[in-house]
Amino acid sequence: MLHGARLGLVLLVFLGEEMILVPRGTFTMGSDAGEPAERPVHRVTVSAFWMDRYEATNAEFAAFVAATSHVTDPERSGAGWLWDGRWREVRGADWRHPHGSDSSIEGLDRHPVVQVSWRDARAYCLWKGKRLPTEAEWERAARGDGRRTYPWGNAPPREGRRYRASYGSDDCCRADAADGYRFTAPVGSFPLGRSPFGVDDLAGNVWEWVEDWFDPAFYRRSPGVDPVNRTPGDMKVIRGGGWGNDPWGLRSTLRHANPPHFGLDMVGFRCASAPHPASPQRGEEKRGTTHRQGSEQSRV
Ligand SMILES: [Ca+2]
Ligand SMILES: [Ca+2]
Repeated sequence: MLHGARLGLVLLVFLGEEMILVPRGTFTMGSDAGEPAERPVHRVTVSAFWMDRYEATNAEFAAFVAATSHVTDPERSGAGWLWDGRWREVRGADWRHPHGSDSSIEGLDRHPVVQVSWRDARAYCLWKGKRLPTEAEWERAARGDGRRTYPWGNAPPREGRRYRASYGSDDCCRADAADGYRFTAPVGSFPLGRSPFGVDDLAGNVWEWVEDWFDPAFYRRSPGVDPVNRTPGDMKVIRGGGWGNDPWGLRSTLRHANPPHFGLDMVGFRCASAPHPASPQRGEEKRGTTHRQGSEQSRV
């Protein structure tokens, strides 16, 4: 079984469609040592779900656009947001020109797509026959059964020359190429930073849109099983930090947010889905299981 799973892993990396089964479980959500929106710490049970192992890439998003003629929010508005120590709205920034009209994604096929809004991310996941993860699913995928600070544990993202994430400076908060990449890195470039279930780049590379509307007080009233905030507000939650963040920004409990029509050059996403009907839903081994999401499940 284990041997077969490893063979499957190799095949699935080539197909670029790999998902990880996160088994049903109870974990500790939030942090008393973080920002106010991370409190109170509370126990949450999350049903089994599949999570994309990697952030959605430029090549994958290009296939979506080719098949659907989808026009992203930044393309409609003519502008996206760039991070250079602060956020600036810049004309001509979109997913093909992530840092403005003079930039391109040439040679960045396996880098995460950015300058896609929450609405664009949701459209992509639906086309794939998937959905965005909930905030609780995202944090569960990052923390496992425990209350670790980062997906890999409590050690800092850098020890000497060993990097566990694509991130920025060790002091707040700017792009830095010391980890090998000034902006995004190809997905899966930091295997030391994998989560307990084997999900890559949850911390760093790009922030990730999730399903929930942002309510800084949600943890005071959220249910204990499969919480998700569907009460509309002004902003959607993003998780995990990105290439311009310091170690504080990479913490698995940190909750930030942006308006759902914004595209930003440090924000991307990954998809999730309910357990496949033919797949085991509980009692899975701790490290999760992989499968390929069949193209027959895709829809426009
Ligand atoms: Ca970097
Ligand atoms: Ca990420």
